[in-house]
Amino acid sequence: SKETILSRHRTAAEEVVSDHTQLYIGGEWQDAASGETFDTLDPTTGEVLASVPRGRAEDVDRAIEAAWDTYEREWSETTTSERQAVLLEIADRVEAHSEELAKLETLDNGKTLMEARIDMNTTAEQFRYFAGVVESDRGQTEDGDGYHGKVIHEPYGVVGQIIPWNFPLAMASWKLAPALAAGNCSVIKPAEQTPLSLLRLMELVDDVVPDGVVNVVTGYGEEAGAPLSKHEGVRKIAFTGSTVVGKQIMRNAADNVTDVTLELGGKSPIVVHEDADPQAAVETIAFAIFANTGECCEAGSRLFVHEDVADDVLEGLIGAAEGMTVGDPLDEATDLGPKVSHEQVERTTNYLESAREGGAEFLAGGEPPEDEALEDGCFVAPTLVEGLDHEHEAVQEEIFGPVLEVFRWEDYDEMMTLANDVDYGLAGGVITNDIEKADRTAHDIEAGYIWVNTWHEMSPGLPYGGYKQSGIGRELSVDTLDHYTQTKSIKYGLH
Ligand code: TXE
Repeated sequence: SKETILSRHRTAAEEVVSDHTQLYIGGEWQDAASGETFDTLDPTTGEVLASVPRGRAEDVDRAIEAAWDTYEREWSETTTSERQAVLLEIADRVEAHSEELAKLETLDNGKTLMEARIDMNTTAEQFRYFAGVVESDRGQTEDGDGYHGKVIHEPYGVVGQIIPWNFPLAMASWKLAPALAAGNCSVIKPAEQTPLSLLRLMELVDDVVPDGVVNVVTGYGEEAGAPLSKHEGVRKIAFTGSTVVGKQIMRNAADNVTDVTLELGGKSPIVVHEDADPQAAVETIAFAIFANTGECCEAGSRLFVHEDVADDVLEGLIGAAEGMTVGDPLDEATDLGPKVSHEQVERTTNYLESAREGGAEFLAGGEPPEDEALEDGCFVAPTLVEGLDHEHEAVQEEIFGPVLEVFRWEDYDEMMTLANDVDYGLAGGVITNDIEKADRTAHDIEAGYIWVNTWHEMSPGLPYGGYKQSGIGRELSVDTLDHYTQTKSIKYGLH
């Protein structure tokens, strides 16, 4: 019931929400210069979890100054093994506190506890991976007639990092781990919806990370994010979020010719071939679209299923969607938690409305879940939509909710033209037991990450990022160090 959920969430909040929910600048907890704050809410209950400072340009200035001060005085002098030790210790602390951090993430974001636990593993793994690769020797040399040359990689100094709300701590770790490994200091802005896990992490590693190496400025995008992306003291800006904002950040960064890495939206196609085992396909597809309540940039949100297996696959998918337990994300029995905010619910519902007007047939979902206990929360039912024109906005644009659009196909080339007919190119996937079909489709999809018979699984060693309007640059993998360093060639004349 509503009361049970409310009391469970209040107890959990008392247990895991820290008193330190301020700006973290130069290793100190500070209020915003204006003294203003805003509330971060629990999307399951609608209750306030904490107030955090409403950071603005002057706070960003202060954070950048603190970061440069530490960089010049201390961090730029560190050896790779010293930084490695810091990263390994961060990973250990995350692991030691993973249950507490997972609960906090569930309260602030709404993802299920199971999903939040996976995020904490990812977070620890990121710090360990970059602790490892930073020790690898990436030097290049060239000897020629009368000269010796060498290439070194130097950190940028201070980098700006802007984080979304769908994987709050994991996304922060994707950015912080390589930045620190490469020898940079960071000014990082968590999303206004979900600032708590990053603040708690900084509290946990306060004695490990030298003051000023990581500076957290909470606040809204326009007020704290935009000044960060415009600041001439920021030598590199990394952003994950919407394509619209990604473009603004790139424009802002252009004024100072600041390097950017952008990880933006997606509308990824799932291609099911005629030989696929329908049951296995259903499991992969349901996971591709419903994991994390559809709030994944890499979600498989357009299904292209071959006519020969379409009826079986769709019947299975309807069963899977209707069989999901939508509810309290702190309850271990829940499959699908709430979306992050009412604003996000409204965005999704507007797309569903527009799909309905566009003649869509709802195979499952389409309406809010009928459960009084959930009425204050940001819930959307798992939804399957068929019959939309591929040009429709609900097909072309990112919905970022548990909504899958279905298309049947017989002609491979026609299907592939549609599969690639979106502005995005983040991910894609293919379901088949035929290796040649798998390989052909993996090559044909215009996207940066392709899954064959699986979804969402990423590993630290495989670069992740988008084609087309899904982004610039890559995260994960040793390649990311290149995005956090600048290359210097030194040529010695031997005359
Ligand atoms: O994203 P924003 P929103 C997509 C998804 C979602 C849509 C809108 O489709 O429905 O974006 O979500 C900061 N300068 N994704 O509005 O605004 C903001 O404070 C600098 C996909 O929440 O892009 C937050 O920290 N920063 C995605 C971060 O940008 C600005 C994850 C993301 O917020 C800013 C999230 C500005 N002018 C949303 N405006 C993914 N790729 O995973 C906002 N921000």
